Amino acid sequence: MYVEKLQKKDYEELYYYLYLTRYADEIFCKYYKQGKLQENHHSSQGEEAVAVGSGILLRDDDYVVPSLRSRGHFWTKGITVREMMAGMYGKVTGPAKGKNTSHHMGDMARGVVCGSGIIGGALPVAVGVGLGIQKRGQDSVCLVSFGDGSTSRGDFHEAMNLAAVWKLPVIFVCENNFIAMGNSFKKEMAVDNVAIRASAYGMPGVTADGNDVLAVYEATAEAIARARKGDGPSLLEFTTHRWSGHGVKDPDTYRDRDEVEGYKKDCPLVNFNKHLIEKGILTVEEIAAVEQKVISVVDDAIEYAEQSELPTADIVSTNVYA
Ligand SMILES: Cc1ncc(C[n+]2csc(CCOP(=O)(O)OP(=O)(O)O)c2C)c(N)n1
Repeated sequence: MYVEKLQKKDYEELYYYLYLTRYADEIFCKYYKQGKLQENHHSSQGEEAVAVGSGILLRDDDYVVPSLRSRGHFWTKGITVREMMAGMYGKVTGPAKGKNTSHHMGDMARGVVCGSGIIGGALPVAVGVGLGIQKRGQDSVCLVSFGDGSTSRGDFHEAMNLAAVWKLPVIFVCENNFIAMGNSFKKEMAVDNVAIRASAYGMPGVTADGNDVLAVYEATAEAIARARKGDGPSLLEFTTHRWSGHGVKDPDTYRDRDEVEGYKKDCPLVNFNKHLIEKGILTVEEIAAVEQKVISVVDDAIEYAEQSELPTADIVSTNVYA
């Protein structure tokens, strides 16, 4: 069990990133509604454990291709809260210098590969990254994140097949929240789960509780170990819940309110908090200190973003191909 090797500082780090993802997300939602942010945010509330529990395992020389909802993958790969916040504000200090927001940001120096606005489009990109790693003879991995809705597109199937045939070090992480925009899982596919699709391509397919950060950690650690050894890709399906509409602009009128409220009993943050205290890993005071640290980091990032400038017209043609 990989989880058994976790030290107190690792638990603190996991809690830090979970709390950061939640707290920053609450700010993003609130500020977007107040008209402060440029980006229609896609909330990851309720789904934080997937990106945090998987992203935390990546080394500096690994790669991640985040999805629209896997905000935790940016933090765990070293993207700062200041950078992210400036991107959300559309400021020149943001990752795309204010010409795009932080949604699809990439930074190859830190192994963050630009995601794609095309659902499923990131998967073939991850296969290309995996091929590059293999050609260079490295033991790095590329983790790609996507929703259940992406797994019925051709990109998913072609990417899975090629990665398996060439035994590429790609970890396919499906954040299964059982909904794609307003379409429920049952309307998307006739199979019972996403992991079963792995069998068509000859790679392991695992389903684990995506609301439990330690379950995500364990399944991902195993898949990464396999990929580093040259044994090829895995498909990991982490089941979770989307607590709000697709994006902040979506009033989510198509779902039953009681059902959505019911999801909150599986809150990954509250459950992990309880686990830490019950097992005597962290005290209430230590947890409060982590939360306070997050709040100061986010406050600092807000100030940084607000004081930063908007881009000026003269930079329109810099850092673009045409
Ligand atoms: C090819 C394509 N079709 C449609 C869209 C519009 N779109 C954006 S997100 C989304 C739903 C994605 O669902 P899923 O992959 O399950 O991710 P989730 O939003 O649930 O995290 C859709 C249909 C798109 N971006 N690309």
